[in-house]
Amino acid sequence: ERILRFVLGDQLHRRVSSLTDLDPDRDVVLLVEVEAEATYVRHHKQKIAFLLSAMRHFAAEITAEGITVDYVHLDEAGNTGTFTGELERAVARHSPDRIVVTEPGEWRVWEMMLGWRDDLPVPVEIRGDNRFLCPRADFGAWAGDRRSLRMETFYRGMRRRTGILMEGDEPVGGRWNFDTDNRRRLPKGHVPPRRAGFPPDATTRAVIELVAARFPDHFGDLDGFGWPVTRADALRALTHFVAECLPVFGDYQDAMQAGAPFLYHALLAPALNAGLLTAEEVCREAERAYAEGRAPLNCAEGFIRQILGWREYVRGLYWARMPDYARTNALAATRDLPWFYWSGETRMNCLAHCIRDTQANAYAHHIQRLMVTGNFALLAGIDPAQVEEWYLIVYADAFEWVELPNVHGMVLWADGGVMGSKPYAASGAYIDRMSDYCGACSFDVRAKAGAGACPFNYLYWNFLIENAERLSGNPRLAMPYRTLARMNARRRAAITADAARFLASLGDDAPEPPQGQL
Ligand code: FAD
Ligand code: DLZ
Ligand code: SF4
Repeated sequence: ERILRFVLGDQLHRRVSSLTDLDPDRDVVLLVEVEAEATYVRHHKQKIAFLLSAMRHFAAEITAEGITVDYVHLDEAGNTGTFTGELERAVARHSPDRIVVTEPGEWRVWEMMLGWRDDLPVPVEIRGDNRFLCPRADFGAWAGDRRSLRMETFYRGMRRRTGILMEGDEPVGGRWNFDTDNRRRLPKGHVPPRRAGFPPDATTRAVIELVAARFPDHFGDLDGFGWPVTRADALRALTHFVAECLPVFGDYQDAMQAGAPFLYHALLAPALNAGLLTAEEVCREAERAYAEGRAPLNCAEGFIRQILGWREYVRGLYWARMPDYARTNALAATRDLPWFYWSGETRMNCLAHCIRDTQANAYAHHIQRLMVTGNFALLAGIDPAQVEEWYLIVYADAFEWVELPNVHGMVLWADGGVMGSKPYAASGAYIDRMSDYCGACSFDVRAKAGAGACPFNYLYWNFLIENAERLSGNPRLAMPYRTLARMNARRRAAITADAARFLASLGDDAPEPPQGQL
């Protein structure tokens, strides 16, 4: 029996379920570079370059192992530009007895796969994605039809299931979560470790040229490309992280510093999401570092929670609740995404830095995404679909299974509380406490009202006023609503007027036609 094994660009692992029982003498592995995957949203140039380069390296590695690989290049004559078109052509070339694929990371492609089962002349077997620690069905069974799903409960189950950081039935150190020890501000003048950079090799350079020529209007720079594109380099990045960053990862996890886009973060999400590393091996490395005294427990646990907890949780939630999940808009937000999300040109210094970091690196760390670009979109009432598209475009690690719950649920509360018990809304004081952005800003973070005041300050109260009907009964927002209730009418009117003036000015900088494909 001859099997055609179709591997998608974010499934680049030798032991991914579609390849486990591969027979090198008879089977063919198919990888395809297709226009549609680069343009269904207009991805950041670096994200496209990262994936195409990783695909080419993976194909070369398994070819060297003696496996027959059919690799379709982006600019090859006859390339139909879509997964379905290329699979049909490959079936005609190889006449396989059947096709084996691993389930994809996006609902959109899942629907395509179901179509292949109906329409192709050969059987199509869709296998579960064994790179995750919690199978879709297990999460679905846990979630049932409950309305709210809390990460912390799920995470404890995953610790028990995997035995990671466990002593028998008990969590190592006697607690499940050491977050209270984390979240420090960076000392002034602090110099974080260097990023483990991986300068482009010949393959990556060729891809960078291709992307620059084919997708010149897409957002983002290619110059600073430094992502690992092979498994060997991704393992090096992991080793670098564990040695240089993990020992203080928790302490500075929420800190932000102008000109220091990476700090103590792992920079492993692109490699993890594309299949160069598995969640399990990354968690085990961090666990080992703790066991051998190379990292304290608060850091190892905090890091492991992000992967074993958050990453598995958002993926489970996505598949348990799609496709309806993407359609809700609990706070009825409808404003257009401001143009400065594409240009970085805004007088708000925090946003300018986070957006320019994103342009330069196809990366911003969690707190930049959550508390700066995300918080602003929440407070300004930006249409969830437009915010989601932005996040899916701009980050090298963005695939819908992970982007959507983070943006729709965690940041925008558009799911009405499935993911988080309250919106993460915050005023300028939070950004000032966790960063050095405010000192160099043309707005005054301490001023509450007037044209010179930090917009986050009045937008925060305006958000609570505008959403009072939906949110004032939320026990976790009782305190700010009590404060709001104590404000006199003049103060409230000033907040509303400042917010109205500011929000009305948001469309002013947009050139025509907009670059974002909206
Ligand atoms: P670190 O901060 O070092 O964290 C380690 C690892 O934990 C990451 O590599 C990642 O695999 C995992 N992780 C941490 N937080 C999360 C989370 N909330 N959800 C899932 N995994 C997590 N992550 C993506 O991989 N793709 C996305 O498209 C994405 N979109 C996001 C959008 C928003 C608005 C927010 C708030 C978060 C988003 N995240 C996304 C989660 C997180 O911000 C990134 O995983 C992280 O910044 C990647 O950088 P790192 O590898 O240096 O992570
Ligand atoms: C993101 C992406 C891009 C830009 N290009 C390709 C490609 O040419 N070929 C491919 O197989 N995959 C690509 N991908 C990743 C897919 O979009 C991803 O597999 C789906 O979104 C499912 O997660
Ligand atoms: Fe951002 Fe406000 Fe600080 Fe300026 S003052 S950097 S807008 S939080």
